Amino acid sequence: MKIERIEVRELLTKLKFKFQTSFGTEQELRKIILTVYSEGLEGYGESTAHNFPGYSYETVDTNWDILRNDIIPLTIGKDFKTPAQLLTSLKGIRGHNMAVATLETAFWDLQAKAANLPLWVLIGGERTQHPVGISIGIQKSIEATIAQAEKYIDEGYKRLKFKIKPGWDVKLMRAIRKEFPDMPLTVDANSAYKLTDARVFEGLDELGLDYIEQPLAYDDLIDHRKLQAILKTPICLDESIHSAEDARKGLEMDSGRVINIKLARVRGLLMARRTHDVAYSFGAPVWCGGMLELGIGRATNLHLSSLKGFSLPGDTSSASRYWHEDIVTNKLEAINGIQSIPEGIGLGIELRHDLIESLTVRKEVFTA
Ligand code: OSB
Ligand code: MG
Repeated sequence: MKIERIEVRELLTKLKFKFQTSFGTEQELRKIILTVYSEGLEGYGESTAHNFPGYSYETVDTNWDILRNDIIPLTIGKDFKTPAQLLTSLKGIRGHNMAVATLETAFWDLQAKAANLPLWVLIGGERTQHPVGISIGIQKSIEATIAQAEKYIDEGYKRLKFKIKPGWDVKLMRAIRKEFPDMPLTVDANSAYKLTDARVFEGLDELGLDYIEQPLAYDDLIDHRKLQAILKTPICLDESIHSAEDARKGLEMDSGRVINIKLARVRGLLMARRTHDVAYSFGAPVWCGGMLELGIGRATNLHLSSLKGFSLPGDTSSASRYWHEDIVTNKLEAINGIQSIPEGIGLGIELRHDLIESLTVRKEVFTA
């Protein structure tokens, strides 16, 4: 399909709540969305880059620049038969996976629409309903955290993940486990610890957590291997996995036993599927991570989660947990902890154009 036109927008959005992790606090989120036009069809993509380079070196501004200066000039006016061909045209761009994924996912939507298929069918998915959990940020007190946990358990979420950081870890999680003895629980450190903090993880290891997510450095596999060797609890790798090759190396070395797949972190849906396939061949469970997405990104995550290896609850909780108003008309809501893929062709979403217009702070259009 020929890339005839691309429209890129930056939106200014505000989460319902402050989301605190070991690397900072977020509430006003700038978001890039993109529309690619071909043969009378439109494909939608959403960048998962955030304002500040705390999770990844990529930001809204780096995504904007790489899209307009590099990705779009290499693709506009070109004819691609498959997402793989599109990626080949971008192979000279080192890194910047989130920026690439913004266009790559939009191209998949376009292709699915041209094939008159739901996206999950085109990628080879096997189910349309997914159990989901929730990611709970760092709160003011242990009591406040327990109150949040109770609310989400009542709503039916299947697993609770708690953000931790040094000084907010073992004591918190002992209290949570005591309160909820049978609930599937996990923690996510977002790379806040060093191997010399092993005692913290020995403390957490006694609490029957499903996994400990990304305890050590964002680019590390070696120290994670050393930590995994002394823990019963599986380590789940997030920030450390940038490709299917990273997944292969991490699982081969036993640096972790579970992978959080965020499609944009690995360059898009094609590479996310490949990462999933590698994990599946190792018998390692994967789950779909989240980046506080709007409706385009949230829907894309739901399609990805249809692959057979996504055997653990993802972070794709209800859109209404995050936003007063979403940019799609679809209600991407978990019912009793189960999310459903939007029905329809492609991503199956419909944009709320007036709302998008009112949130837009910059816009650029590129034509062949
Ligand atoms: O590490 O999974 C993470 C949010 C922003 C950046 C990194 C992460 C997260 C989350 C929230 O945990 C996931 C979500 O609810 O979308
Ligand atoms: Mg994480």
